[in-house]
Amino acid sequence: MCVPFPPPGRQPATQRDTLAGMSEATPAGAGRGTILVLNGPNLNLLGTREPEKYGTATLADVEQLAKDTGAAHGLDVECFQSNHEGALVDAIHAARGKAVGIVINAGAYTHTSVAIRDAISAVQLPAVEVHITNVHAREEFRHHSYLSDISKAVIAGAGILGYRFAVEYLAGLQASRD
Ligand code: CA2
Repeated sequence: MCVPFPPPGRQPATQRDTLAGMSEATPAGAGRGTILVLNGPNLNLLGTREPEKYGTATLADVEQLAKDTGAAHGLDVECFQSNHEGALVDAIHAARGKAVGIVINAGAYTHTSVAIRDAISAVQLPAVEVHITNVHAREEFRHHSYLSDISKAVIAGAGILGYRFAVEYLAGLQASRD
């Protein structure tokens, strides 16, 4: 049996607040465009486990940081987190023609997902790959990313500030195109 995902009315706040669910009538907001900030598996646990590795900020803090940074540059920021590969692919597809760029921390899918790579390539939006930790100082299997070579920039090891830097970078890119 096919079950719609996410189930209607059962999404947590971060999933409701998503470009994927944005209707055509959604106003442009700040006016210069929208950036999609995507977080992958287990990043919903930020601030609740392994603070020595991932810090004490929560996913809500990360999303607020990204929104504040976007607002300072006249950009809307829409956020989406999922533990499911296909849901992330759907959110990337939904950004086509609506967002001016994508910030993505695909979590462990970074190291495994050709599907997320293909989705980003397909929508032809500038993407910035973010990692809270320095993946190159960690286990060998975290050194390879399916996203790095198709991303405009890669930020790793700056903690959650990486999300701010990524939004600032995309804002600069957008300004140069305006
Ligand atoms: O450093 C990053 O941001 C990572 O993308 C985080 C992923 C990891 O698989 C990547 O190699 C690097 C893991 C996300 C797990 O997030 C948690 C947060 C708090 C507590 C437990 C897990």
